[in-house]
Amino acid sequence: MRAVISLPRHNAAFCKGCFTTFVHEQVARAIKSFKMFTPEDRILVAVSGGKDSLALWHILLALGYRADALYVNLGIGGYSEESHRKVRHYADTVAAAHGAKLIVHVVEQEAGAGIRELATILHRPTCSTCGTIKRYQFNRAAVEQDYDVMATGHNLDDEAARLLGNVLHWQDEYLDKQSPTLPASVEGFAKKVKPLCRLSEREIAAYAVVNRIDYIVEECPMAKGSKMILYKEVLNRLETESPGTKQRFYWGFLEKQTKPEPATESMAEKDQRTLHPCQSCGQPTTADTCSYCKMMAKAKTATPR
Ligand code: Q46
Ligand code: ZN
Repeated sequence: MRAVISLPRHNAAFCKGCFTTFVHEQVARAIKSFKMFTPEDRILVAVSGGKDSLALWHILLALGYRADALYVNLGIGGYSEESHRKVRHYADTVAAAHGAKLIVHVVEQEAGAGIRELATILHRPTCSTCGTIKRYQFNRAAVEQDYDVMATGHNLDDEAARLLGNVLHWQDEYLDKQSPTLPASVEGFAKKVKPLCRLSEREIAAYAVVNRIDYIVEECPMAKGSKMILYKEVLNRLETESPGTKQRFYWGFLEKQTKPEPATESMAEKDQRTLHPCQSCGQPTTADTCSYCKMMAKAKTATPR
């Protein structure tokens, strides 16, 4: 069999079939070692139309898990139209054959404007507005529709870049929450997992090509110039010089993280102390009204309907 991909960090080369098996094994190992879910659980995958999230949905279905997906249409012109088409196509062909369904949330329908216009109205950066909306919609769908766990397509490159950013700025609180499994610490919060955390971006792209997954290649136009892209470039440079750097950096952090510090308050304890239901929608928040409800109230007074 002809080798289709070589993986310097594993010192190995794979043919198509063996590479698919390798990817499935890496995901299965992550699911088991971080106690993500069991075959009985109902999983909601957050899909964007990109390679990572569609590959994740594909892998979970191939491994026999009960996985539906949620897509949030952000209303970013041609990019959102194309990504929506890709997700719909995958759902109607491959996912439907497994009995899995796609849930769609369209930002424009609820907020009266797409994400960029909304950010302008709210005087907030587009990506932070987007983050608040996506987190809220995924959590609400997971909780209201009784999913046991919510899965995202973050890969090894994403997590290593995020770790680098958190370490460079010593963001202790974010470091505490940077785990492949975040339990549902309080009522109303879905458990969140990252089953692709053992696989690099390049490996997932190769998996998508080998398995003929039709994804949107173009990145979200709002991502240009982001710090995450810079951190990924720096780590890629290190990886080229010294294969395995990203893996050692991120996995080393996870190993240290699993050692308990008995004297400190746990994340779950802190969440239980600080979070309570939003007075408008009931989702957990630290304030009286959650940031999503505040945003929507502001948007509704500012946008003509
Ligand atoms: S989708 Fe949203 Fe990203 Fe686009 S608007 Fe920014 S945060 S870049 S993951
Ligand atoms: Zn709310």
